[in-house]
This record gives sequence, structure tokens and C-alpha cells, in this order.
Amino acid sequence: MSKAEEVERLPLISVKGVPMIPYFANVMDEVDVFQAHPDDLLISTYPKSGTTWVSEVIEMIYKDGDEKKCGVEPIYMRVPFLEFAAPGVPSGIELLEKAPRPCFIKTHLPVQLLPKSFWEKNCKMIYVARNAKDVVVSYYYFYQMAKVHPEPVPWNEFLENFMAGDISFGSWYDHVKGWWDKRKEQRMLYLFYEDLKEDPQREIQKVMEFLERPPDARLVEKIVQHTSFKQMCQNEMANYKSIPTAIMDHTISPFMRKGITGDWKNHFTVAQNERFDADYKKQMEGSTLHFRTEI
Ligand code: PPS
Repeated sequence: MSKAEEVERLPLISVKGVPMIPYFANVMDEVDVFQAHPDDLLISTYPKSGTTWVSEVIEMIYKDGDEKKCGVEPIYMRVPFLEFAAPGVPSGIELLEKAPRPCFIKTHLPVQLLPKSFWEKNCKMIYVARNAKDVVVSYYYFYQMAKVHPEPVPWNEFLENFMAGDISFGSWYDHVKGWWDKRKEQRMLYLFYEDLKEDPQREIQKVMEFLERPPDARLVEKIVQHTSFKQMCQNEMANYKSIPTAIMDHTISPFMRKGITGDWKNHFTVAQNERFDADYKKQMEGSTLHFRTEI
């Protein structure tokens, strides 16, 4: 097996028009024919939108709030990342081949690249969306610390690339709209990061209802505590610190970075904000999707 030290920052390559990390693109033929189980639960997001947070919430729901059971393995083993691949670590497909089914599966794929078996098997899906401004800031730091990404570029250039969709997993705008448009055809719960920040109790209850779990206020409270940003920063099984440094270097920027809504205000200049807003209006025109950039 190759070593994590061999990870290289390579330019993105197009998979059916979607720019992807070459390691991920190389496994897309296997991903495409992946056979979902009808009871698998898909957790889908554009990167940096709250995937890890919601994954831990779901784990806690299924394990009846037993923190020890959730703490047996890192989150990337408990919720395999379907299209992930990198030297020196098992790919998502390899993990899923060994995983007891049904299981939880993470993906960042835009809706049109999701393997068709998820639709055919009518799997439940939870999509988590986060406002574009906080996503681009979070992603800017993630590009620096997660070394499977192309060479990092200065903030202004990164912002331009984001608006153009010239970024790993492509356009945020197409991603959130694509999944939004599918939500009525499928057993899908569409959540917003900002709602989770504002009222985690309410949103966790929503998830439990979607998963056909009986109401349980004590369990909800336990999950709220266990999945608070502070707790998850310290939780070695959720904070990604066990990934080899050659792949993720937390000294550059921690995976659990700030966990807030509105950090974009510390990064966007007035001019960047105006330009972004004007472009946003065009790209989101006609969509009924609405995001909050502050709470
Ligand atoms: S990834 O790499 O795409 O799977 O990342 P993802 O987990 O989707 O998103 C990472 C961002 O989510 C923040 N985060 C949280 N915020 C609030 N509460 C909790 N519990 C939590 N857990 C993770 C994490 O800090 C990243 O956001 P930023 O803005 O960079 O802090």
C-alpha cells in the first residue's frame, strides 16, 4: 500500500464537468457502480457545511446517546466517505465493502454524480447546507490544511475560484440547488447549518422524527451537549486529529476551526462582499432556497 507521505497537491480534474481531487476522480468508476442498501442512510453536503457535526448527531441517535459506543472509532470510519481516496489510508469504497450494512455514508458529490443505486433503493438522505460566505472561508482554510487539495492560493483568488465553481466538488450554487430540487422526490431531510446553530434541540428533534425515532427530550439534550462545538473540538473520535499529518495538518488550521456563523465578516472586504452579493443574486436567481449569513 502507498504511504500517506506520498500525498501530493495535484490540479483538479474534471469528472463529467465537476472538478475533483485526482485521488477521488480515480475511484469514481467504482463509486458509480456502488450498491446502496435500502436502509443505508446518506449524509450529503457540499464540503465544509456541517457534515461531521450532523454525522455525530446521527451516530448518537442510533446509539441511544451512548458516548462510549460512538467513541470506538474515528468518525471517518463510522461514517465512510464514499468517494474518498488518498495514499496510505483506506478508500471510502474499501471501508464500505467491509462495513456491516446498513450503514451511514458521507458524500460531497453533486446530485447528478450520486450512484444511481441510492435512488433505486429509495435510501433516506440528509442534506446539510451552509451559507456560501461561511463555506468559502472554511474551505479556504481547509485547502491549506488538507493536503489532497491543489496548491492553496491567496484569499481573493480563492474567492473568485469559488464563485466560478473552479474548486473541489465544483459549484456550491449548483450543489445546494441540485439537492434542493430533488428533496421532494426522495426521502430527504434538507437541513441548514445556521438552523442547527440557532436551535440544536429543534433540529435534532427534526432529525429524530425523520429517522422515525420516538420523541425523547433527555436524549436530545444529551446529543446537544455531546455535539457542541466545544465538545467536538476535544473529541479525538470526531476532530480528525487521528488522520496522518501528511494528509491533514492541524497546525496549519484545525479541522474544528471556529464553528460559527458569520466568520465571513472577518474575511470579506467591502468590495469583495458587494461583488459576491451581485454574483450570488445571478447564480441563485429563480431558486426558492434562502440562506442566512448571520443569526
Ligand atoms: S468536511 O471536511 O467537508 O467534511 O467538513 P464539515 O464537517 O462539513 O464542515 C466543517 C465545518 O463545520 C464546523 N463544525 C461545527 N460547527 C458547529 N458545531 C459543531 N459541533 C461543529 N463540528 C464541526 C467546523 O468547525 C468547520 O467549520 P469552520 O467554519 O471552518 O469552523
